[in-house]
Order: sequence, then structure tokens, then C-alpha cells
Amino acid sequence: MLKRMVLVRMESNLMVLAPPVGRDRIISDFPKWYTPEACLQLKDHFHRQVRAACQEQRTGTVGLKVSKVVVLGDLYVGKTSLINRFCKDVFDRDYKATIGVDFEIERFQIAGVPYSLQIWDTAGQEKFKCIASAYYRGAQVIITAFDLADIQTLGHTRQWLADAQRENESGSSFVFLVGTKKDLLSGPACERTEMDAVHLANEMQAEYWSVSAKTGENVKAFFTRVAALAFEQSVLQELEKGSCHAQIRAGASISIRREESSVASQEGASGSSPGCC
Ligand SMILES: Nc1nc2c(ncn2[C@@H]2O[C@H](COP(=O)(O)OP(=O)(O)O)[C@@H](O)[C@H]2O)c(=O)[nH]1
Ligand SMILES: [Mg+2]
Repeated sequence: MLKRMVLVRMESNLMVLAPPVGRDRIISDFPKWYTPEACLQLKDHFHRQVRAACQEQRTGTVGLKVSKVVVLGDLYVGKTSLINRFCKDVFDRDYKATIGVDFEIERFQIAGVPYSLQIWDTAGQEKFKCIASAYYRGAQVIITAFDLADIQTLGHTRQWLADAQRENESGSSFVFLVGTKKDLLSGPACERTEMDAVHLANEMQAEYWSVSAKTGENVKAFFTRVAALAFEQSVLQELEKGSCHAQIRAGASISIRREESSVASQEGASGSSPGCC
């Protein structure tokens, strides 16, 4: 118990010592979807309960939470480039020599509360489809990426999603379908591919986005949306947990009283036991 309290205090001290987040990581308004035809939530504001909890600083441990995001898809679709564009604002294939699984931590401030995403990248294992199950496990967000200029990679996203979902509780993760390299495609060709992608996204119960790591188009907007949806879910879970704890606490005090009264009545019973001398 004491250990836990110290740990929480240490963590909160770290949060206090952490430098402030960049202006582009501050999210005040609920970010919009890419297309209403394939989006996880149509609303344009934070959940009422979440807004109230943030204003009243009742978000519990959400400020210390790091949510896991995994990025999946065929080799060469642009997963690493997408992450590098968002996290480092670079487009350079040699930026990071990927050895083994790697992740980036991105800090945000959402509705006044600190929040972090842990964005996992693969390191070429996708070529052999031999991703370790630990990579997928505990993902709050699953991003399946395909190359807009290579339609075959779109079809493969179904299998990538199935692999990830096998390692997670059903319905526990937000799913995004992301078409990359938007700069390579325009006009009717782009529209046709996007239509197919929107169709598949609906099948997968995913939200669809088209992005370009090269030009940066939609990259920030996409991850901002990811962060806001994950944050809102975390706060709602925390509020639910809080109300469960309150119920458990209420239940515990009732059972303690019962135990006390049953101990008392046992004592009373033994005291008045006819067998007692
Ligand atoms: N034109 C264009 N090329 C891209 C884009 N994103 C990635 N690429 C290129 O696609 C190739 C594969 O990218 P990479 O990020 O390594 O793919 P990964 O294997 O899925 O991680 C590299 O040559 C990148 O430069 C993009 O948005 N536009
Ligand atoms: Mg890569």
C-alpha cells in the first residue's frame, strides 16, 4: 500500500517536472473525422461527462496513462514514414534504422489533462507475417495502413486486423484504416480507391483516413483524432471504475458491519452457551 502511494507520488512528480507539451499537441475541441461515411463517432464535442470530469479535475489516473497504439500493414506501405512525420516532423526513410519492435511516446494535453500515446512500429517482421503477439496485446488503438497507390495492400488489411484482434478483447480497441501516400494519387483514381477503402472500413467497423507522410497532409489531424478518441474512452473507463469502487466501498462497509455483528452475535451466543461453565 505504502509502496503504491510512493509510486503514484513519484509519477505525479514526474508529470509535474515534465516539460509542457507543444502547442500542436494541445487539444481543446473534439477533432473532426475525415469522412462521415466511415467514422467511429459523428459528434463534434467531448462527451458531457468527460467534459465535466476534466473541468472538475476528476479524471483519476488518466493523466498518468499511456495508451498503446499499434500500426500494422504490409511492408513498404509507409507505416514508419507516417509515424516519423507525426512524431519528428520528418520524411526520411533513413531517419530510424528499425531493429526489432520500436515505439514512440507522444504527449498531449487534452481538455486540460495530460495524456500520452505509445505508438508502436514494426521493424520489417511484417514481411514474414511473424509479428510477436506481445506487439498486438493491450492495444487501445489499431491502425491498419495500406498504400493508396497499391490496391493489393488494401485487401491485406483485413488479415492484419484479424491478427491484432485475436490478441485483444473483442470490441476493446478503436480501429482505423489509413490510406497512405495520398500525394501519389489524385482525381478519379484516388476517389475510386477511397470508395473501396470506405466500404472496407465499414465492414471492419473502422474509421477511414487518407494521409501523406511526404507532404504531411492530414497526418496531424489523424493522430489528433486518435488521441482524442482514446482519451475520451480512458476517461469514461476511469469514471466507471470510480463508480464501481464507490459501490465496492459501500458494499465492503456493509459486509464489515455484517461481519462485526455476526462476530458479536457469535460471541454473544458463546457467552450464553449453556455448555459454558
Ligand atoms: N510518395 C510517398 N512515398 C512515401 C510516403 N510514405 C512513405 N513513402 C515511401 O514508401 C517507402 C516505404 O516507406 P516505409 O515508411 O519504410 O514503409 P513501412 O515498411 O510500411 O514502414 C519509402 O520509400 C518511403 O519513402 C508518402 O506519403 N508519399
Ligand atoms: Mg517500417
